[in-house]
Amino acid sequence: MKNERFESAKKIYEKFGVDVESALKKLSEIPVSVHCWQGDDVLGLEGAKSLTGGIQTTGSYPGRARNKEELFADIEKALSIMPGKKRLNLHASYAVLGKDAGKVDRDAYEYRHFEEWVSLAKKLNLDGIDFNPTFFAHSKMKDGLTLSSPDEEIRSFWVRHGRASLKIAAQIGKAMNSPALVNIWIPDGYKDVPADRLSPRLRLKKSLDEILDGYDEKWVIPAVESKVFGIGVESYTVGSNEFYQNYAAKKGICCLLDNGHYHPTEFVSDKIPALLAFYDKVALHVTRPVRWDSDHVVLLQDELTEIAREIVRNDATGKVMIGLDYFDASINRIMAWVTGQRSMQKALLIALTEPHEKMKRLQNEGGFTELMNLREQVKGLPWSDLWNEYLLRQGLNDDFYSIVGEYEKKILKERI
Ligand code: RNT
Ligand code: ZN
Repeated sequence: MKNERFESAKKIYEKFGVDVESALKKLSEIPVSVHCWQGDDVLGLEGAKSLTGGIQTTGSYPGRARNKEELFADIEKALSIMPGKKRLNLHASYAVLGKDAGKVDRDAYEYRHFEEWVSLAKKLNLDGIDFNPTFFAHSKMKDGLTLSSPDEEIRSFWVRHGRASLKIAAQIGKAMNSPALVNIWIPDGYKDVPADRLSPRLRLKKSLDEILDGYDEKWVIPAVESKVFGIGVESYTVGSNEFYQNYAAKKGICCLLDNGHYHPTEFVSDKIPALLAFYDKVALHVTRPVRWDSDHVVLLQDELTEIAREIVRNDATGKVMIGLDYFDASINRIMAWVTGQRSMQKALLIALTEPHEKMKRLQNEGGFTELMNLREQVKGLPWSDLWNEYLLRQGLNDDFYSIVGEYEKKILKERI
């Protein structure tokens, strides 16, 4: 049976010169890296009881995955109702330590601690795995510092962790036959006005140089993620935007832009093309800031669509690596996971079905009146009819709430 709404939408889009079939195909090929940490409130598998490092998960909705088995099951469930191509975004704190628990610390983690994740990713037919060293929620943070610590023992521990992570990621990349993005984010900073802003940054620079000395360029794409402030780290962060952008440019590595990590009037949608002028690759953490870096579930909002537009209209789907980064413990965690991933896909669909060439031409020709008019018309296009067809073709539909509801009743409710 024909999907009539889709057929009629297709005709409307044709009038705007948009080829809907090719857009749906492209959409299904853009990988989105799904973060493992939405399932368990970022606690990981090392036995941590709380999250530290200037980030926080709030809420006490029942059903948090409490161990590897539960987390794997939840990931499988969540991914089964996420359309499109997926990668898995892992944190080092999700090491499966087995009999090494309590004996092996983060500076000595090895690939074998992540082999079960690789098996899971293969079983779920994922496009690849990305990896994050975990520089937070650990007893070796001293005064909230890691790679910028003035204490050499502390600093070198974290350098070893960074190096170990790159090694693990290279093996993961190889095993998945897809290079792993390795994103370095550290919580280092000061609550109050620092007495010295430069020295911590010089120490961070030295640490990064040591971490990046001799990594596997074939299977690893290193990135650095800046941040303007954190909880308890309000006055100064060592890894600021200027610091990392300059570092990445000099070092030939990648910048990761988290859209919760800038001042509220700064937009990642505007930063993407700025970086594309200089870098082959740009990595993203897509989140939803509410007043500040709040890591709310990603919803279909203007800035998300604008981010998608900058990826699509600059022909940068192969250059911009999209990763998700949010954690909400106040609602069903699987709903949170899927809603965010689907929002990203919706934004990409909208961006893929706009007449960008015509709009660019109007801009270049000074046709601003027509451009404004066209843009307003385009906002009314029936993208949701395309979305439903996109889901149908993957055996999905818009009602994933009832599927998650069933899972909650059967599985999550038992976790008390
Ligand atoms: C923190 C950063 C960082 C983390 C994850 C868990 O503000 O955004 O990316 O959210 O690594
Ligand atoms: Zn982030």
